[in-house]
Amino acid sequence: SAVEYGLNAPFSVEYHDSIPSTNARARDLAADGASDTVVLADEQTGGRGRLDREWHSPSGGIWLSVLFRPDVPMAHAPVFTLAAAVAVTRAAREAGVEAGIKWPNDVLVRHGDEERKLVGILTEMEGESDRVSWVVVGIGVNANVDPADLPDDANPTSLSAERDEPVDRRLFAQRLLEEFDALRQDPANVVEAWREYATTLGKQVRVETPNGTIEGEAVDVEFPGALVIETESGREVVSAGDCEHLRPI
Ligand code: BTX
Repeated sequence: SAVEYGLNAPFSVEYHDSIPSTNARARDLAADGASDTVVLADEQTGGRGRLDREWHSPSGGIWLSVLFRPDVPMAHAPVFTLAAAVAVTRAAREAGVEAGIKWPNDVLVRHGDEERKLVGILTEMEGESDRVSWVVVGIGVNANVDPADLPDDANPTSLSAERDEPVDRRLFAQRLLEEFDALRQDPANVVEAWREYATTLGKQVRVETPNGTIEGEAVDVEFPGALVIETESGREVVSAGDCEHLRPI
């Protein structure tokens, strides 16, 4: 079913009823020289998460990718993942859903001891001599989706399940993109905004990285997005890209 998005966004918007992956489409647009474009779909048939994992994207969600060309060093690009998490958390709270952010890229809703996954974010980029040439920030929001239609190993939830009624996807996407647009232009302030919604800080965590497991208390996040962990042998700083898995302990 075609959705009349009619978005008034600070980006040009390309809408698809169904597409393999909005990130893949946005990467193709980047290769053609495009910028400041949002690819949005009602359904994805080949949605991807990090480390090539599958992202289930049934009709009713908000599956979108923002393509832009920030003038920053490659090393700063992870800040845009945090910016997306803040933007979507704010939009969710405005819609009445008390979302929080689990470092690095999960937006969750807490139910007692349990955290349920509402959103996934996947940032991809390309650079030239250490400067970013383009960034694609993919944001998958389980909007009007039945969590029973999502893989239950991830403990999924959706906006409609949390609210007991559907959200207006046009308004939600609009708010999300407005917030993201403001944050992407102000990277220095993203980390501070992020801390406001962080569920990870102050907790004992175990992070799997390519260089082994790090255990300790998550004490802070540093620009552009690394987690600072106080371990028995001192402070360790884990970059978002090196996190294969984070588990509370
Ligand atoms: P991730 O690697 O952190 O999480 C992927 C894992 O999440 C999967 O292995 C599965 O267990 C679980 N999962 C899959 N689908 C869902 C879902 N709908 N809700 C909750 N849990 C799920 C997160 O990767 C990054 C996802 C980005 C998705 C966006 S959608 C628009 C854009 N296009 C695209 O192909 N990807 C991005």
